[in-house]
Amino acid sequence: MNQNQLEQMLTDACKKDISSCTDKELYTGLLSLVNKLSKGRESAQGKKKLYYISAEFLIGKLLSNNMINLGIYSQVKSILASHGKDLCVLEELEPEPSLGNGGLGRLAACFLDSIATLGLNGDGIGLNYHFGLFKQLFKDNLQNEEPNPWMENTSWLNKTNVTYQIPYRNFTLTSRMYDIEVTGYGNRTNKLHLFDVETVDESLVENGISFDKTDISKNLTLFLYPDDSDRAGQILRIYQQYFMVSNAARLILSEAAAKGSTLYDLPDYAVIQINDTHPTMVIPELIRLLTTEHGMEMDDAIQVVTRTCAYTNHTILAEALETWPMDYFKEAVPQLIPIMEVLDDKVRRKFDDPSVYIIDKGDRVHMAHIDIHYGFSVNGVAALHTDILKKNELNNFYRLYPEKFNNKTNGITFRRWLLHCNPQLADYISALIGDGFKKDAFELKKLDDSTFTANMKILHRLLAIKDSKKQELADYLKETQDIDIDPKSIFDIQVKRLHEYKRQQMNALYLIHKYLEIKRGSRPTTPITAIFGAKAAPAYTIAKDIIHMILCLRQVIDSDPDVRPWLNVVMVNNYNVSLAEKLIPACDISEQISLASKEASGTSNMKFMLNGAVTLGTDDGANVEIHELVGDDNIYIFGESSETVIRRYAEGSYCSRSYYEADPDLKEAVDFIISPAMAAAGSREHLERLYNELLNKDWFMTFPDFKDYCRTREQALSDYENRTAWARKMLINISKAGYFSSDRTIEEYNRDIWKLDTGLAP
Ligand code: 26V
Repeated sequence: MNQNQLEQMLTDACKKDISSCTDKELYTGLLSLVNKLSKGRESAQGKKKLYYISAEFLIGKLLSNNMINLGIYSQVKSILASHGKDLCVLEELEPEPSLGNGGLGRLAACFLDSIATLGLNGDGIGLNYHFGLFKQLFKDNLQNEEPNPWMENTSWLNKTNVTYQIPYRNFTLTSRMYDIEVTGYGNRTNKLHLFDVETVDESLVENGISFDKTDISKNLTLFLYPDDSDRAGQILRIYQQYFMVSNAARLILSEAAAKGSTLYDLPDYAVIQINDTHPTMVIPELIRLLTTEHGMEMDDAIQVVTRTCAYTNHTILAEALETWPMDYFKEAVPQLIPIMEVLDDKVRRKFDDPSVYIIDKGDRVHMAHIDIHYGFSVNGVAALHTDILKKNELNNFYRLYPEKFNNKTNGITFRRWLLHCNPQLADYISALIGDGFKKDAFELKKLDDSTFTANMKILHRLLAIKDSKKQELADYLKETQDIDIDPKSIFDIQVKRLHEYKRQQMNALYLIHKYLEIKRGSRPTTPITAIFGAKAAPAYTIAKDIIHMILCLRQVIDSDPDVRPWLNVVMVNNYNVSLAEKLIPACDISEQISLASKEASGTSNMKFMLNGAVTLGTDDGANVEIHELVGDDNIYIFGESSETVIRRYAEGSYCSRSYYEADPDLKEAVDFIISPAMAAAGSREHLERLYNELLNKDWFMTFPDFKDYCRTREQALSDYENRTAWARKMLINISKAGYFSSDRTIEEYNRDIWKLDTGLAP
């Protein structure tokens, strides 16, 4: 399509001349144009189809990404510019759908992009949360939560005619399917199916994000993961999950049947990827539908379903592995109980090991156990994570089904995380090695060649691009959040969900230590800006206390003229995908400091390296693979190994207080949490609770790693001063990032698990 045709289409979509449109009119015009072009590309449905079921799809804003994938981004940008309009301004008008918590949901979105890009026949299935994840506001240095509405009259959602009757114990809900077009890069378009109930009532929400948790027909799809700290919240999750999977099961069976499946051959028509345990009920629900509505014998149905479903595990944290009391199912979805009992009974007959039973002696249902017994594949999301699953957490299952276990190291879509968020870097890479890396990310390897790594001009250019992204971030934070940061300082960034195992508290302890050092006169060569971005689950008390500590520390440092020019601590408000797209390209040091063995993979680590940040991290999750790829000289690794940590937990011998007493720097930093300066900035109650938690428990072992963390961070800061040596590290990181393209991950899923036809006509 040439530029004139495109301009005409945009004018038609806006229903008036581009120059006379308001920004909002242009945005909605562009949205409908992109929607139309995407639909025009919908592709052939092969015989077998993948259904990626997930409670989260953190898709982020779609306008620019879809335009990049459709190949019209630059044309549209220049058409707009010729009418005096700025695409960046329109981008800001798009609300971000926050249909996910963090890595797991963003991974699902990256996967959809790659599935479409690789021309695979596969759709996503999830829920249409009206308010998604909460919007975060800071008040009195505390996190407050507000609803986050994202659906507007013109949105990416396309209403379909598909509706089902979803039965619960006391009532039936009528569902409605909405579709979002998922454009692949220069290839086919797939769909993200989001199910909703028409009776949902947004006015139920009052006082931040509270609402009547018992009124299911009105609240079912209001929020992602509503607060599950009480029984009503937990049962609501069962209602949500069942709604998602019962709709999914019906859609999958009807699509297969329409293509000629007898349903006995369902595995030839469908493969279901169960993203973490939230969609696990799809297994008993499919078995139920096949036996009660399609006349299949129970054993046949179980066989068919087992050959169709595959499970991805995303965490080894015991507290995050879902188990639900049988009572909940009785209350919400009693129709599943006879099926789950049969599934459990078969396991008990076969294996004499209570640790692999589905229903335990306390009458709780272990969701992951259903997936492992009644799915054909179990995968972890990074090499270390899969190893730990096999050797430790799921060892009892691995011994039963070694053939089911496999690793699929996570990946990220380079369309969003390089081409879109850092076009300056992407263009420069193109100038150096050509455009091939956009389709085949492994071509980035070409950059690891002395022609480039020893070329001062190239290294300086790389630093100049980084500087320009730092300036852009500084301008953006000033404009949108009134945050001042010095673009000439070192940007050290930790952005991810707030969780004790990710150890934002250790980062903060270092910053306290640094603050006190600077106060004593030991100033860094280059000023440091430490940036945090994190939401804490509304009912996760300690996580909220950690946010409080960081915000109080920010205030203390901000009002200290001795230190503020040298150390700036910032916590951005409402960290989300759009902010990530601005923060990541501007980062110098990427903080990936989880307690070794606890972070299944991490994916921001990959985004940062791709954008030329150097990792400061533990040998955990995918950091291990980053470390192997870039080598010791291009990463900063510290801390105890996963083996040591696992052993420590097994021995139960960890005592945080002994570290506190043995290390004066650590003691000083921990004590500072409850210092008068901090208490003056915030609430003594919160700070004391955190202090006591660290001193008496420190379950995620920040203290043993503190010294090594400080030492390694100082090393990174001092190495930063040699600008060309640092730029070389940046370039090597970029050159090795190809492995972390989600295209590679999806090729592996398809090769080993899904086995879909490739090369369908685009
Ligand atoms: C869930 C929960 C829920 C209850 C309270 C505590 C808690 C802690 C962690 C989780 C994690 C849920 C699963 C998850 O999001 N896993 C993330 O998946 C990413 C994609 O595979 C991966 O990169 C991250 O390392 C992993 O944490």
